[in-house]
Amino acid sequence: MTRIFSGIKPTGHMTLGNYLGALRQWSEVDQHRADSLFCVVDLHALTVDHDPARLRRLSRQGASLLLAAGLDPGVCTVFVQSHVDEHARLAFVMECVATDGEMRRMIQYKEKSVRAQASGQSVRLSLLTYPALMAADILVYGADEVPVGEDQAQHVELTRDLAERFNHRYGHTFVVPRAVVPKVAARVMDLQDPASKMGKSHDATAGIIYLLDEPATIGKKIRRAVTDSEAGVTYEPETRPGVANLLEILSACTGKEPSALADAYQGSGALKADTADAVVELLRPLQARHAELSADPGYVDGVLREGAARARALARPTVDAAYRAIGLMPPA
Ligand code: AQP
Repeated sequence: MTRIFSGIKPTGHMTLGNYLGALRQWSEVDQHRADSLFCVVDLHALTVDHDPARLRRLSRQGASLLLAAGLDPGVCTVFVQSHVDEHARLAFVMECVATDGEMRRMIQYKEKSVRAQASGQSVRLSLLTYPALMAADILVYGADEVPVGEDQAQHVELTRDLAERFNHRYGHTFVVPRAVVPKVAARVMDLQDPASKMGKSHDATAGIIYLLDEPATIGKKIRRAVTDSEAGVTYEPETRPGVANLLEILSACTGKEPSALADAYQGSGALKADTADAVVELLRPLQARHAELSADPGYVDGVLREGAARARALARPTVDAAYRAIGLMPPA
């Protein structure tokens, strides 16, 4: 059976981008067609400036939102990365297979290191080595597929290279995974800055729809979305990115093609109103389920405990095999 692994970083409150680019696909499709593992990748959240108490809160909220989005612990495995030691054990081996140049070429490293420096923070070494940990996350489970938004596809490509290199040098150990990028809403853009993606850790929040935003807040943010001064509504992502972003969000909510949707609108006001309504309706069941889960923290803890136990049992033999293959002496 195909195995799937994917994860989400608790670096901020989850966004509509996370939902449309990842969570929805995981819950509606992936968990039902494959042996799937979904993870709150909290170690990755340590690669940028963080507050320990907030990280703990966001990790718990992240796990709860995965369940609220429809992940069913009866059919898939949901857990927190730091509860399974094998990720960190394999990450160091991956650092020994990767090169400094490969890590520095990663677009996310370039963007995030520039952002950290611009806000006066130093760049953590782990931000550079992050893709080695991500490779470990995937390879440790022998995942065949990694569903990700477009922004993470480069890291999965690197994971493939590292797996192939390791297998070639030390003997076949890892499954070589492939990225699966959803066709619709692969990259949801910031409503105030349609040239940048909607990212949960960004400081300017006016263009970001968080999954737990109140309906009125969602409406306000979408009504204030930046569009352009051209008349009418057309789907032209290159020249009209703000309008295209709204059409893609509405398309993701309705299942209709963005260009077909564009034909139905005379102006961006009506497009915004319909997009706001569609997003509110899309998120309503998730928000209701999250409220229920928040009232039952023991349930979420139990799911995470069982998830980590299953993940550990799958991961350990792979890491042991990798350690043996690379020449580390097994314990007596
Ligand atoms: N704007 C987006 N559009 C589509 N997909 C997105 N994803 C993230 N933002 C968008 C997808 O969500 C999954 C989990 O993302 P992540 O937490 O691992 O990290 P990220 O890609 O770096 O997401 P963020 O929200 O932008 O976090 P920060 O601000 O911390 O960098 C991934 O599959 C991702 O592609």
